[in-house]
Amino acid sequence: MAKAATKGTKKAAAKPAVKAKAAKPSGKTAPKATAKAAPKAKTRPAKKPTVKLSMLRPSVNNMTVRVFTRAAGLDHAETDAWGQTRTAEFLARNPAHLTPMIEDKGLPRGVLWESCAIMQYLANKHGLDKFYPKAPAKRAMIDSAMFYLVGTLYPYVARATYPALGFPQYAGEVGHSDAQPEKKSEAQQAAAAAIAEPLEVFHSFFRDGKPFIGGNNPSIADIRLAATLEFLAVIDYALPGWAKDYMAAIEKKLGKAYAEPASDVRGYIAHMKAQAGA
Ligand SMILES: N[C@@H](CCC(=O)N[C@@H](CS)C(=O)NCC(=O)O)C(=O)O
Repeated sequence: MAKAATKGTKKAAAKPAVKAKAAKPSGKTAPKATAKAAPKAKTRPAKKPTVKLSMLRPSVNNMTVRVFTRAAGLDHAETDAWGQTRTAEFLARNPAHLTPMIEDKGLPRGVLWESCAIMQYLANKHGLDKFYPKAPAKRAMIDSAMFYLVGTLYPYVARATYPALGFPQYAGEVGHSDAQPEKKSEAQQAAAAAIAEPLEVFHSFFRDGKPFIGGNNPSIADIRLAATLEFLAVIDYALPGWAKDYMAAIEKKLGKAYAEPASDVRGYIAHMKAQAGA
């Protein structure tokens, strides 16, 4: 797998501000050395806590949250969970063994998984309305786009790409069974063919002539969609022109926040394709 280093933006914890003590007047005239006005105690803006994220670099579900934390300017500390998700220690905290997963003391069980739920939580907690609008109708469209992605588009993308990515498929999938290779290939191709319809729905319905689902700025639904589409490169899926432009527009708008996590996914895909071609 690709081994691009993660640049966490962990910063040193802010030191508690020291309260300036007013010196008691000891005499009539203050000695010269102490005549200087005490420096005003600076009021520091409340520091947002670091987002502790367990993640897998080649995964677009993880890329989604990694892009979001960077784009939103949230301090984040990433732990690579490769090979760790089924350990007793991880399962004790997260019985679903899924990443991305954040840890946060404010959560009833201390952890939260599911990429969309994580972005919604962090956006709510930090008032990031730009990515997740507060107005109920606007928010409903973002939610609808994300649920539609996770429930309809993503399963097609997984069936079409996981075999080429070397990821295990889900129980009950042909790709997971001991069916003949031709049957597996048929199922994979059928899934790839099914992607076009929901993809078009994101364009014609959710974007509806706007640059992004979120309007002029990428929302959490846009981050989720663009990251998902990254996987299609592994099967050389012919993305429609609008989707290529859309992905380029998100990357341009979010810059390094998008490009850095995307390079891990792209590096992994390049590695898998090179292996398949070797
Ligand atoms: N719907 C979930 C999917 C999460 C998921 O499938 N995570 C995979 C990586 S892509 C994982 O952590 N697998 C490790 C395991 O199952 O042990 C999301 O959007 O976060």
